[in-house]
Amino acid sequence: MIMHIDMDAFFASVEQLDTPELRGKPVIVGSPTRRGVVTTASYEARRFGIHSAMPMFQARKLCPEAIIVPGRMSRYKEISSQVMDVLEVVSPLVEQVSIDEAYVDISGTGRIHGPPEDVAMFVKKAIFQRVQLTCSIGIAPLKFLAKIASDMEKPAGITIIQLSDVAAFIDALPVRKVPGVGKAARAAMRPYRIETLGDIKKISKKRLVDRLGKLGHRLVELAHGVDRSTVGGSRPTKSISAEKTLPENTLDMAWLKKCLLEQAERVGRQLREESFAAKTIVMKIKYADFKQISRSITLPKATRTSADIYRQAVRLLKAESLDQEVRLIGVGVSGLIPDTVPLQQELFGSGDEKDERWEQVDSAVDEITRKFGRGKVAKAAQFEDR
Ligand code: TTP
Ligand code: MG
Repeated sequence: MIMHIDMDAFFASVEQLDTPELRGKPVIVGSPTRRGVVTTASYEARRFGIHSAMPMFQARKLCPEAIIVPGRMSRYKEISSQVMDVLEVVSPLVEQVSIDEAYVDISGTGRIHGPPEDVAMFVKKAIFQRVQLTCSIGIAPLKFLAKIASDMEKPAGITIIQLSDVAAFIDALPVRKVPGVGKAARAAMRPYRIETLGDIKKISKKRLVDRLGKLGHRLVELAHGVDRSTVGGSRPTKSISAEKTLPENTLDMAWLKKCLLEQAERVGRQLREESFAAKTIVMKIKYADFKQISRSITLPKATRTSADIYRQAVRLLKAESLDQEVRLIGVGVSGLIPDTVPLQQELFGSGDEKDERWEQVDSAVDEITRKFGRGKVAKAAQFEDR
């Protein structure tokens, strides 16, 4: 799950915090000159219809008693970094996207903080304790939905979109709410009568891409419940692998497969522990003469089961002619994505029951391994490559 947090009326709230006489009053942050514009307004001022980017003279007309204050950027930055410090405690994956908002990947935090509702409550409280300001929080399986959610119950609201509600939510979501869809894009979609993301699925992808280019592609993906963006876009590409130099060189297929099985289990377990799924499986061999090869296969759908990793590794092994004895063998995975993504692909009905069964087996084995150590569970018979 991905969380988006956004401070409420940020600059104006900081002014009200630092100057108690401003609390409960309509406050506008911005340049008081006639040609100035509103940077932001307190929620008291918003009741008069005042909003960011509105010309100041218009704001004054709407609410003559509003108190206009110039901004103090260094103070806002100071508080912003205190807010980000709080988020870093919740998860190592924090991506600040503006002075008052950030995404946090909370997929791996369940064991510490409990379900998303609890994580959100915890964060809201912790931020308030630290800076005495309120924020709004959105949590969803997809990044773009988390941002939309945080805006739904402002100020001081928490909105959670559960995985089971995503498809219906997307179908009904007005396209103008999708970040990146501006005036030009809306005008381009008008002839096709596209009002909601659900409507996108009714027109041909080619037409949409012809008109909107990259944005068209993205909208089609989002409409189908696929958002490839992850938190902290600059995260280094990660891979997980295991390998073993054999006690003696061999051509014994059964032995090599047993090694692959153990390694697939280890790699799969780490994958699941870190809440990733992998698209690419890699099998590596070093021959007796130290010549090294590595072969990979990229799956149509990311996996997190040890069984899949093992099966693909065996396929890659069998495809090799093995013209001399093997000295080292290994398995790895790359193309890692947070494990909400494969779930997304199952959102619209193509859920694979067999995979689900394997995931249940895997998590049972993970649990036993955690308690009793490795080597206590043998799945070899079940794994017989199919
Ligand atoms: P926002 O989060 O967009 O607005 P906000 O925090 O004031 O109000 P909301 O409760 O709706 O989130 O922006 C954060 C701060 O960034 C805002 O307080 C002032 C500043 N800002 C600008 O400098 N220029 C702008 O155009 C906007 C929209 C905001
Ligand atoms: Mg804000």
